[in-house]
Amino acid sequence: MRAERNEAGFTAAATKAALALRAAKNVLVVGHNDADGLSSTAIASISLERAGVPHRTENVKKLDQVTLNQLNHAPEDMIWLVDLGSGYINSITRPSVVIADHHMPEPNAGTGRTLESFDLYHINPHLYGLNGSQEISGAGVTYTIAKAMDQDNKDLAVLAIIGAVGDFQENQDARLIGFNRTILKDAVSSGRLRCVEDLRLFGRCSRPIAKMFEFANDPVLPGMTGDFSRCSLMLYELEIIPKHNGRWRCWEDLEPWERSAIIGYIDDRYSHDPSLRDRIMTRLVGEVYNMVDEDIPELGSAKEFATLLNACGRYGEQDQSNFEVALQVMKGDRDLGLMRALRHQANHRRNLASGIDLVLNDIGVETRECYTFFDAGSRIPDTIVGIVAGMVLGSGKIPDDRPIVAMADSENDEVKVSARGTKDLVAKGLDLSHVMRFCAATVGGAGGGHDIAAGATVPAEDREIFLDQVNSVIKFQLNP
Ligand SMILES: [Mn+2]
Repeated sequence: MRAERNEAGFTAAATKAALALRAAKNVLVVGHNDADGLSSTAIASISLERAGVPHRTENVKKLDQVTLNQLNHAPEDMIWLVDLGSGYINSITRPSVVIADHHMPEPNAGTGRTLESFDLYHINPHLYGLNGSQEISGAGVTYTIAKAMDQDNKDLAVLAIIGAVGDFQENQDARLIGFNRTILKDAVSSGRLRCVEDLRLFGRCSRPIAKMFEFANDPVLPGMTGDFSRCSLMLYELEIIPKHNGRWRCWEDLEPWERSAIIGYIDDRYSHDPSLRDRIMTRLVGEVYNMVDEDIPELGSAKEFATLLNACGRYGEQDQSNFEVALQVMKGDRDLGLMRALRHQANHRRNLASGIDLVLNDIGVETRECYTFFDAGSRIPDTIVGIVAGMVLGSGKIPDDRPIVAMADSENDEVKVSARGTKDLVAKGLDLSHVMRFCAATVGGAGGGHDIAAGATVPAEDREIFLDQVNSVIKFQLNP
């Protein structure tokens, strides 16, 4: 699907949806369960609250048949789908639905079904020539509607940035681009976010400095990533004190001279190989988005906030109240809600670490013609197998000249498939969203996502047929 870029058309469509939502008697908000989906849900909920529209919220991993049935028969006056829905338009049979999504719409889902008589508002940047995978997230689309409901909702822009960063939209360019910059302006002018050039590593606000470098994976720092004592040695050489008053200092605690000393040290360390140095430095330093007046280190930047939300979302399946916890934190809870969220995160980290270890040291990966493969069976939960796959691909321990495809057992004799690529592969034509959607469809499953990261659910008995398809489609995309 290709449309002329039309930002005004996109905003106008969002405004129509906003009017319909304001006029609704009550609303059911259904959102995706990742950081972007949870941010979207919070934006929707807060803006309805402010407009005095009664509503309830739900978060789901995907729109399966059961969920679709529920929402088709929900008693609410209006349904608001956030960060999902565009792939399921033809399964929505009830009127009065707003879809605020940024995933690639299902083919023929254009304006044909956006009939106002049917009361279905399909707000998706792809329909207006905006790049939904890079320049606006589900939370960004939801925010555009919220802002049209009331200009005072501009303070919610910060949540839209958290959603965008949660979906890695700043990743390719080491900064947000396109429509996200408009949203970023709102977030900064509302005083809730500060945008600065700085180190982009995860943990700037929450990890001891040497730990942060030990876990550096974008960029990987050869000789330092994975080697805690080497990272500590750097601080020793630079005479930077890692601990102060019995507390480990993090990057944000450092004096400006200490920060530039470290950046200079790394620049110097790779100077023998100028192309490596360039690759490292353009990823190491970039734009970062710090929360203003946030005392909790784990909420200090958009990236860290999003990571906390993700951890809550991953465990929402087992306990719906985990979604509630995430929403409470976004609505300002810094007390019990936050404590529960932090507990999930600690848990989540342990699960990820043992997942990666399991794949690399026990299950093992298999290099196939056009992709790397592992099947985690029931040893890694299907909710985190995608993240684990991404981290395995980024670990430098497997070839990164082909995407990774991972499987884990799911319910109902199905397997969950997760595929992850790299920016280089996407530049060469890889589109995993298409791979997953098309190949899943050939075995009666469902799939989709983004060019660089996508997933599918397929019948377990058809896994080999499915994988054969995956191989040929990737081959075709990379060598048309
Ligand atoms: Mn999203």
